[in-house]
Amino acid sequence: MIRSCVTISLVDQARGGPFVFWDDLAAACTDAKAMGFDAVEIFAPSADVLEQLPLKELLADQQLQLAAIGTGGGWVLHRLSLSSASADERKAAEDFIRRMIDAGARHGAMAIIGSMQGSFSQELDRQSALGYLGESLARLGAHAATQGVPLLYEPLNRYETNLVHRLEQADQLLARAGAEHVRLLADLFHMNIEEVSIAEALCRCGDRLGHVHLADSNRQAAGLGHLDYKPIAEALDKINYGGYLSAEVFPLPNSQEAAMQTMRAIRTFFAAAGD
Ligand SMILES: [Mn+2]
Repeated sequence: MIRSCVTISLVDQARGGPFVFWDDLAAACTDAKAMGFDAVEIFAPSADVLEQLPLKELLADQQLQLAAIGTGGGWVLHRLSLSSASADERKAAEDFIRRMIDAGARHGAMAIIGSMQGSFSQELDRQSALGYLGESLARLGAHAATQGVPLLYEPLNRYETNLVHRLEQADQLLARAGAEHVRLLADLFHMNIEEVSIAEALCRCGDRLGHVHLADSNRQAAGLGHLDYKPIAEALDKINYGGYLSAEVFPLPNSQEAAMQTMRAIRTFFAAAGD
């Protein structure tokens, strides 16, 4: 059964980014539970910060799951990426993510590799960058498996990376690299820009789909843009998707409204979720 999830950012430098709740983890968990969400996804600055939070108590008090952990703080705060031309920076990026994987896995949460994939550059050509990225994904996926969780890899739109834009390309990269413990993250906002058909791309993922970022065409809450959710819901139903729909959207007009609109859309379009 599909489950509902909402994002919380604890990264001040990411302000203006597409996260529903900000700063106050306890208040966000209280709101999320009151609105009927099953889980939260946390964007944190580091594994150290995550480990210092009273996460176990907060999640238990509100009976919420921790669905996923974003690793993009490594990019936002330190400009680290897995496709850097510098071997030292690639290693630092991998170490940063490995620690995030461990911090999330303690709560059963998957780590997400999105902006940490980086981009190719004048210093490193596309094939080499993709080679390094694939190797890192395979190693980090294997590490996540030892912690009992898969790793999530998210293709981004062309304005955010020049490496991998569509789910099929991501799938091919993972297959080439032998990254068997890595699942695909389908972000509907990126897909609306890059995919020929969102529904067909989701269907092709099958059981390799591990997580969905639910957003509308304008990165606002589902239903506030022009995406057609009916074929998307049908596609997820067809592949028996049993993961999360996680609202990764701007807090517009404010956090509470964006969260409530998301829950309305989930209940309207994705029958099994939100009950
Ligand atoms: Mn996303």
